[in-house]
Amino acid sequence: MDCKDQKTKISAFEKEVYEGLTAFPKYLSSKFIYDQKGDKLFQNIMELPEYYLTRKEFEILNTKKSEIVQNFDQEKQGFHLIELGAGDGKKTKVLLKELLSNAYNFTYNPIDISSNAVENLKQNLQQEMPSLKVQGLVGEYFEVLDRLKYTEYDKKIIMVLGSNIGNLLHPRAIKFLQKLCGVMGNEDLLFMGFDQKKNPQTILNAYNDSQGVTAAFNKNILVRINTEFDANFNVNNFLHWETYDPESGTAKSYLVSKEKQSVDINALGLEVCFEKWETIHTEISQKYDDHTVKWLAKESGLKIINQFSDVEKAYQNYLFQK
Ligand code: AVJ
Repeated sequence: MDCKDQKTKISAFEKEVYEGLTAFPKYLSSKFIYDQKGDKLFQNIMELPEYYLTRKEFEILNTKKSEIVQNFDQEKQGFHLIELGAGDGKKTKVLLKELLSNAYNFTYNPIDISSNAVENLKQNLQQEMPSLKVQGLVGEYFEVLDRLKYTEYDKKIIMVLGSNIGNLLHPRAIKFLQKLCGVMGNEDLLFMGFDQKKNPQTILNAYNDSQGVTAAFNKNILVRINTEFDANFNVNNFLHWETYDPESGTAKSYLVSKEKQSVDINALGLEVCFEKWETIHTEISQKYDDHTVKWLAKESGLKIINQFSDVEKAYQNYLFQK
């Protein structure tokens, strides 16, 4: 790539900042919260007493692991376990250990946009489970799935944990599931975590913790804009605000401007003005019920063939087939 190309290439983040902060109402997408600092803050969120999602999914995987892996490969024909958004693999290890100790024949393919995450996970797994076959892949989900070019004989189990699908509103979630359906063969499975509707207060607390970690996580998108685009957001002039609509099951995060203020984003040649109490919408965390998951599956060409939940039904992992 020559210098000219590099200069004219606009990153997705740059485009989002420009479009989102000149729109009305203003928005920024939560996927841009995650740089090194954002990753760390999300790890801190997973340790919070209020953030029940990680513990609930961990409980499900731990208590149902034997039944889950039996569903993966009943004929013991061998398969690829492909995890989208693998992260640190803490929950996945529960299943990997169960698979190894029952002599399943499989290769683990963790996929993540962060090369750092994939490399660390790979090294960590080689230490902890030397007999595990790991082939890590760095990139966007679909680009990597295409690159893998599995043969028609390779059975695939695609796994998306953490209720990550909740960052997508239903129409986009359906597009995502349709794409997954498109790369799946008839024998292949999709194993996915969905956080469930529950006491609205429990959900609000999970996204508005008492220590302010979630607030710092949400504001990290402004910190990133400051460092990457030479901007001067004062994050103290913004309030982290969470809402939850128990009817739609949609939790939404905002940054609310406490003052009338203007911010210079020098690298984009942009001045952004905020009225007092004007909002930036940053994230949605959708909550589900069986009816909704069934509907999403139907719209995407998939069917639910099994589901696993904790005792309170606070969270569920569903298994889908074409
Ligand atoms: C990683 C998308 C599942 O929405 O629960 C946690 C991200 N945001 N606290 C979620 C998040 C605020 C998280 N997901």
